[in-house]
Amino acid sequence: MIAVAERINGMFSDVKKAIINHDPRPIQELARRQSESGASYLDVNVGTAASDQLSVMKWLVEVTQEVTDTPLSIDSQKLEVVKAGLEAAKGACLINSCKGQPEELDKYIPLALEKNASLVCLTIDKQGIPQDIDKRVEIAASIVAKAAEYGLDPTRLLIDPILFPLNVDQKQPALMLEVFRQIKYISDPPPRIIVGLSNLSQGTKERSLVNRTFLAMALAAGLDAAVMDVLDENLMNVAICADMILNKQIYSDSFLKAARRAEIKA
Ligand code: THG
Repeated sequence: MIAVAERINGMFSDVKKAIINHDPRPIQELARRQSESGASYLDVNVGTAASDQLSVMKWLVEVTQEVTDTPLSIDSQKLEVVKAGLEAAKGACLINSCKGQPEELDKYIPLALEKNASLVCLTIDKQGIPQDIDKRVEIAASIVAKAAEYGLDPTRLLIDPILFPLNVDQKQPALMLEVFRQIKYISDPPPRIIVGLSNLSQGTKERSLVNRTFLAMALAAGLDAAVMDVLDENLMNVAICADMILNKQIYSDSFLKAARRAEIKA
């Protein structure tokens, strides 16, 4: 699976503090550790700490790239902040993310094509985040159609059907599994599917257990990628083992070690 490492996010107090103090070391330590843990991408999100989000995004991208070549996921709801991140980035990025309505897609898809980036699109439209399955799949289909118009390869399109905390609505996670299955039927090849895994366990005890149990179920239902805590070794082991059980990695007695050497990049 594609593991997008979540920790370089101003929502976390240590990162927020580093941003305020303009201290690159905690950011670079997280960049190194997350890369060594097998991250496919490092998510970079300025959070709410920054007064000037553009320059903080640029700084986070620069200090991260000083210590690792792991590709970056530029995470912001603001187009200008995303652009600042892409400008500073050396390699091909993941753009995280774009809302699913046509006006937004018309801005972000050409940007992804221009920057050779992959693009995360949320199943949000003018009415907001739909609660039911059908509407989420319908928005996903309209995103896939728009991407096809522009000639964006479906494998570079990641649909995020938006995972809510378990304790907000306990019916949602099982519905999400159904959404994953249905999104796979939209096109051939299908778009990829991504979620913010830690959203699920926010405000709960046993966060790691909740995250890894859902991850195994979600991968079986067609999930391809997650913004997740790659520093949680138990969680990463589930990611590797689920890929092996789903026949995406060949079995050997040392499959865990083999996958860690290959850094579970796909
Ligand atoms: N989809 C996509 N991108 C995303 C999300 C998503 N990016 C941001 C977020 N959601 C994924 N990243 C996180 C990062 C942290 C947490 C959850 C998701 C988290 N933080 C602790 C908390 O809230 O309890 C903060 C702990 C602290 O303050 O130190 O759980 O859905 N495409």
